[in-house]
Amino acid sequence: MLAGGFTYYATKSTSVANERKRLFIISQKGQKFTPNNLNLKRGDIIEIFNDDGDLLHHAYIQSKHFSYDSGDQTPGSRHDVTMSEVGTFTVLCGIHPRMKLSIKVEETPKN
Ligand SMILES: [Cu+2]
Repeated sequence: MLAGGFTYYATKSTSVANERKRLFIISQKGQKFTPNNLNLKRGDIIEIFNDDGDLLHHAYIQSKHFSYDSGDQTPGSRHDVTMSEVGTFTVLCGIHPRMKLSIKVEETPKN
């Protein structure tokens, strides 16, 4: 659980051997994404958490190769997005045009 703030990321074990997916929790408190800038590896998951009191949010990504739409995000809700494509993406909020989160996704190095 989050304690009054945000966590940059927490690792989450999966059932797949030798594969660890990283989970990055994004706060929406104060009508802003925190953090507002992320460098990720392909396959990382962002969890967009509406911890902004009783406000509704609506996160989305629109790009040529990757799109996402959370729908209406009710207070307290969490929406996970697997960043499966390499590139630079902007997460916006359909309700609050000033909310912006920049994400750069790089290829996962092969071991
Ligand atoms: Cu919003």
